[in-house]
Amino acid sequence: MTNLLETVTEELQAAQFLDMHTHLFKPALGTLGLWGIDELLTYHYLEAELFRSSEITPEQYWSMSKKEQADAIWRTLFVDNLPVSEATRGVVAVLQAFGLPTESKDLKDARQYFSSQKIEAHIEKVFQLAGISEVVMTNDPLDPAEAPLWEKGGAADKSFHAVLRLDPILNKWTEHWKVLEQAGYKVEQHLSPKGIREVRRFLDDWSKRMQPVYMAVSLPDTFQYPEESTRAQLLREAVLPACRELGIPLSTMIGVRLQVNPAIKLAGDAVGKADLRALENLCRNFPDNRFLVSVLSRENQHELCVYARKFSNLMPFGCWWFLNNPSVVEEMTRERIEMLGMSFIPQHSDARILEQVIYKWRNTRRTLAPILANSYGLLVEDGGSVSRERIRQDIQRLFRGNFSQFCGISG
Ligand code: RAT
Ligand code: ZN
Repeated sequence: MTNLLETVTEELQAAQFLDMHTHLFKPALGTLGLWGIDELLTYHYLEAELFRSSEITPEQYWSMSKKEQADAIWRTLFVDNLPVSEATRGVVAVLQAFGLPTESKDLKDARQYFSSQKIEAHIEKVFQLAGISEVVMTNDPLDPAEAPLWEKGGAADKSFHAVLRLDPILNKWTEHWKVLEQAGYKVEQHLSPKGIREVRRFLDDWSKRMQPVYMAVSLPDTFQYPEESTRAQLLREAVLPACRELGIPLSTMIGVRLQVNPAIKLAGDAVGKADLRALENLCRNFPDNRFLVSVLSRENQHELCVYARKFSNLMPFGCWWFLNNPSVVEEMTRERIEMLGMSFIPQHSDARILEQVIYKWRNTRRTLAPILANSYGLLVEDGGSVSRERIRQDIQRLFRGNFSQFCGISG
């Protein structure tokens, strides 16, 4: 093969990816789905950057309307400064993808463009620009804005897979058990065997309703397993048995330190290095469960690769949140290929606003092309051979096949 980089780039471009973790919503879930320029600009990654480059205080910012907030972020991060950070550059890429001005003083044209779009056709266009065919949502049955929409039906959508997200139940049982009780499940704060059966019934009911491709929880850096805690009990006696019965994985995203600065709300979460022995114990003690795992601290990445070599019921995925920068993505992905071949899921978008998938997947393709080409180049240098067909199969496996197979869905 003459030019590996060219071939890999073309194949990455041609492939339709499955985005296995986002915060997007199918149109049937109505206004939960965020899109358009004002949402793009008030993304919490950008809010965090605003407070570093402007005099606006969080209190002032939260008292503004969404439009005013977006204007302030545009002025500060795009007009007064060059948008060179990963999150700001993303907005520029989205504007460019729609042929909108990237350097104007205000947001008039962009607002006009987005307000004239119809959501269904817009989603199709966005997916096409992003090179994705399906996304996986994050669905919280305890969210008072979301639950009633599912209870009404929330029509199935082949482009949007559901995920049963369990953070409130697993991480804050004391604050949330009453919500289950009010919904007719006979639980108490202290979980008796009967209470556990009722949590199982809750999980079964919501699984029937949502048809999730996996269950999910984000966990703090202090996460331990086993331990004397409601979370450990719920995992062992309710969540993991339910996943086994349904034949779906549990996704654990480990290492978040919630609200180290509550004044900046969603932007106020941070990262901590976790003790991955907890993950080791889960993978070993529950061989009939499968675990999709992303860890937030850079320091945990090497251990995650090592554990994936020990446990085939562990699937590392994505370069999550603060790791989703080309320099770190490159380091992590190279190591994963070196240690695991193609048996991992390189990336998810974590998009919260629809159009973000355009820049996030463009970045992934751009960063991954030379990494993959380099791996193939080394193989050729060492006497192996690589064909376009094999490269295509690898890309298919990385961005679709590994996930589909691990979740037991076709695709
Ligand atoms: O990346 C993010 O947007 C975070 O705020 C979280 O949503 C994280 O991805 C999560 O799913 O908990
Ligand atoms: Zn997320």
